[in-house]
Amino acid sequence: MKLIIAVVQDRDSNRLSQALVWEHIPVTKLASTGGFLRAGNTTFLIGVDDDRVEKVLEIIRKNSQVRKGWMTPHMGGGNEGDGSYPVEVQVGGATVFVLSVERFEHF
Ligand code: 2BA
Repeated sequence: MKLIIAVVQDRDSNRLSQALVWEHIPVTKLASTGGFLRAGNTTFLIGVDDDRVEKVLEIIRKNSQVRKGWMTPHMGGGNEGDGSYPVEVQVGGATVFVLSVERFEHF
């Protein structure tokens, strides 16, 4: 069994969870925050048998888009007018980790 951890943008979250549920793939969604942009995103926890991992990855791939984001680096002091300006950042589609599950219990 594998645990798939997928960080996706909030805007893709509903579409992705619907697609997973449609395929009878169990999922837990956690509200999360990106450390860099400090914007909300969604972390999916998906526990599946090994033979379904590729199917799940395909669904995630189809339902998560690459988008542009903006972040303003602070040069120091954090005050307005410190000379910092917004920098364009590419976000997503999805950041995915696939972990082996040593043991799974469902009581
Ligand atoms: P954030 O940390 O808010 O990062 C948003 C985007 O900013 C990233 O998109 C990346 O393009 C850029 N970025 C992140 N850290 C950077 C840095 N130190 N310098 C320059 N640019 C940087 P993605 O790579 O698609 O990541 C989207 C979100 O996925 C991240 O949001 C974070 O919540 C999560 N994530 C990405 N890589 C991760 C990792 N190795 N471990 C844990 N979470 C990760």
